[in-house]
Amino acid sequence: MSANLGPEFLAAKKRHEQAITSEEKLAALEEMLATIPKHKATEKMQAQIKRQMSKLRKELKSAKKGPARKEFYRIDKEGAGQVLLAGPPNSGKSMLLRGVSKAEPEVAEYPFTTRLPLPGMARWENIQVQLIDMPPIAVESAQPWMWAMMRMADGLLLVFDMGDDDVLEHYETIINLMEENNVRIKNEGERNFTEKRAMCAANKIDAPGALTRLELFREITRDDIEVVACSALTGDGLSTLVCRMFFGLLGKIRVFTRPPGGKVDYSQPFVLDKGTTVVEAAAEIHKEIAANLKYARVWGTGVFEGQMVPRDHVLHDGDVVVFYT
Ligand SMILES: Nc1nc2c(ncn2[C@@H]2O[C@H](COP(=O)(O)OP(=O)(O)O)[C@@H](O)[C@H]2O)c(=O)[nH]1
Ligand SMILES: [Mg+2]
Repeated sequence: MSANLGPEFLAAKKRHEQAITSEEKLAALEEMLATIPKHKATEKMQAQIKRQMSKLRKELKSAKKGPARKEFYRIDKEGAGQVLLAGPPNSGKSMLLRGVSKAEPEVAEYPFTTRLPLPGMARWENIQVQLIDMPPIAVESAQPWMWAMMRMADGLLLVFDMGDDDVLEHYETIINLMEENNVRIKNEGERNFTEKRAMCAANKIDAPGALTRLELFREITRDDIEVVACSALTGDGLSTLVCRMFFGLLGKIRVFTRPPGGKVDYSQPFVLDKGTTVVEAAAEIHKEIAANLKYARVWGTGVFEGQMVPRDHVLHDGDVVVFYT
């Protein structure tokens, strides 16, 4: 009799073979057990998986008494900023990263597919944001290195499943777990916590009943966090999402410059923080210019064409600035 093992089981088996830590091995075994076809031909294999699981659980239990194992990951920042995907299992984080970048994290309908951080570059117009896929946040599963990475990121994109009736509960759970681990979203800031910029992707907006849940979700989160509705499956809302990650979550603007008399290269924006003044922009672009800056001319928002502005003039997205020393 053939065992007829499906692709999900085989993927879990592969993860088990590649697993390094006992936690990873145990998680992979759990997935193997969940996805193995339950019939006579696999009985032996099922028993074997269960034996391996109980052995690992015992090992983990005794290991916990010793010093904790330290795991740590660091991904160098690229683009306009580093944004981490966070959320409950199965909310569509991996599929979302696939939808907005060239990265190809594994997507599956069972939880805990994603075990390690995986970066991709999300593009919108002429900018890029680094987006990192992460394992889910759940009471049992979140590990110290995940909180460490969240605290180091420039922003968090919290992904929730609008197809799930428990979505409001999930939101509360995630926010609470984050707080317990010193990751507090900006608007709820308290001094001794890391204040973290965060935004929500209300994902699976294509799912039945999703629009009703979205309305409730927006009501609950209204003053705390920006919510962008999207579907990683259909692609709806994804470009708005990346745009808002740039302007809202990371709080950036694009400024262009040119040498006096030269041409503007619109494909190469300088990415600056919202609220940046002319002299601060000069300092970012070229230190010497800032020291000797007398005035600038700006083409863009709130000025007439080529208006002369003082050093403390605040720049806007899309402005072209020419510095005069
Ligand atoms: N209908 C629908 N399903 C989605 C969407 N995004 C993800 N999924 C499905 O949800 C499941 C979990 O997706 P995955 O990206 O692995 O979730 P993760 O655990 O958060 O990384 C998979 O079966 C996906 O096909 C979406 O926008 N709409
Ligand atoms: Mg995933």
